[in-house]
Amino acid sequence: MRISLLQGDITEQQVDAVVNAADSSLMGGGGVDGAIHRRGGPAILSECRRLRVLHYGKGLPAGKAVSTTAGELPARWVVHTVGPVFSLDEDRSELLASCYRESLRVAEGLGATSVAFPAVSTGALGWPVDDAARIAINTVRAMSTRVRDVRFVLFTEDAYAAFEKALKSAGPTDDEITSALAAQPAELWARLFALVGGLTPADLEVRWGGGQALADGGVQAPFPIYGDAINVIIGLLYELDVIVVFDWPNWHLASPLFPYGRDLADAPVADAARLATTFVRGERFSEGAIQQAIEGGALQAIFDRLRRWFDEEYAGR
Ligand code: AR6
Repeated sequence: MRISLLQGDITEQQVDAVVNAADSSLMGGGGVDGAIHRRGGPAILSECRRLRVLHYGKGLPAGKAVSTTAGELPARWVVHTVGPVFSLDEDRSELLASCYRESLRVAEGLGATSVAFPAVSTGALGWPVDDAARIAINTVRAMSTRVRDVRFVLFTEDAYAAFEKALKSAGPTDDEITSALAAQPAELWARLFALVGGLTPADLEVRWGGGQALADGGVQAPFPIYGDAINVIIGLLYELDVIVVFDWPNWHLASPLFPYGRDLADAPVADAARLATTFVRGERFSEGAIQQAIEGGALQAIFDRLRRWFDEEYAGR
């Protein structure tokens, strides 16, 4: 899937499906909703009325999506989704994520391969755009769908900047990470697996330095000292593009894979790279992130997943 960002008016998009930030009544409103009904003409509203009468007597709930014709818009369908109202008391992120997921599912069910989204909930419904952008981008990226082209059409410069930031910090996609791994020479992979296979308990021992008195009267902060083999392995992880540039501080807070890589066996190999990055980049002078990986089993889980990918996919390229 290709994700792109555009600043402009969503009603002008030539895509299979345009997503509407609809009102739960399905009867139209302001913002994106108003623009879509105005430009799309009465055919959209008349289908909305039918849907309302036949299926959604109480209105379409937040987080759900339904489709109608696109009327006179350049698109083929409009997918109407109802965003949640932003709340400081209650975390409704899951409902906002659901708008994107359900809309893509509906669009995919129609046979759409290109879909344009607005920044749902960020207008009348008051969701802060930085947070809404992060949820939108992460949700769409995590989906596996037949939709090939997803565009976010942002009305304002601020919204565009927020989506650009969210897209950047999400880092490379699974496919991009996997292609980078697959582009590395077999000799390097072989070296890595040989080193990992040959690790002894002594190699895995972590010593702690620091604690000396400093000239200024302070005490040097403690820092972990890893064995040579571990340092060589970390160097190789960088060389093999296993260590990727992305927003690991946020990723690890939300990922069930952190900290010990449980279930990594069933996850894409890209997640082994993300978990490895979290430990290696998460290292601080006085913390022992890599020690935690060694002692908690994450290191083993990461290399098991990389090895299986190597045997099953890399070797059979
Ligand atoms: N194209 C792209 N984006 C737009 C356009 C446009 N033509 N017009 C506005 N935006 P909103 P919501 C941006 O209020 O917060 C309505 O009355 C806008 O700058 O359309 O989900 C409905 O009937 C903002 O960033 O949707 C519902 O009752 C974003 O689109 C309710 O408001 C969303 O703003 C839905 O509120």
